[in-house]
Amino acid sequence: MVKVGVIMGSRSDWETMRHAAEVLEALDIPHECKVVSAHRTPDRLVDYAKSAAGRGLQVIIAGAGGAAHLPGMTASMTRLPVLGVPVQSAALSGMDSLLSIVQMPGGIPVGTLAIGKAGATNAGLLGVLLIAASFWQVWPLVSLNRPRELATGEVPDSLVPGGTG
Ligand code: RP5
Repeated sequence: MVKVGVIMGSRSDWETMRHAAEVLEALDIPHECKVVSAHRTPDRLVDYAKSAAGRGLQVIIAGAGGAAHLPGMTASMTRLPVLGVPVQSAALSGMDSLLSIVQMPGGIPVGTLAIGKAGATNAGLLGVLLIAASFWQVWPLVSLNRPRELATGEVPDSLVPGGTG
């Protein structure tokens, strides 16, 4: 059963949002990826947000750019946690997306991540951790650590590629 919904305002957001999907893929978390635009396909958004919990989804990751109302609108219509990814815009380098997503009025929370690829990657990881937190009893500890290991890998202490000192 699909656990995470990755939605985005446009096909052009996929270059960013694929990084969330890749984390979910790597960790074997069943997910779906769809274009759902708050202003171009409002009916699709209403259907998606209102049906998500009933379909068994546990987290929604929503990415959008510019006047990025997709995450907030989604959060207003579901009891699921919504993670917002500000997509880097051409006009304002994603500051518009970031502020649109992060400045939710109190009462309708959206967990806002960083602009662009890092935000999408972390949304994937955080989505997994949210799911893991509700099922910690049945998740082996190794599984809980795996997302971090996957993201950080080895960190060489040398500034010189291949160097040791
Ligand atoms: C937003 O407008 C989308 O989330 C996208 O980031 C931005 C540009 O969309 P396109 O013009 O590329 O379809 O709705």
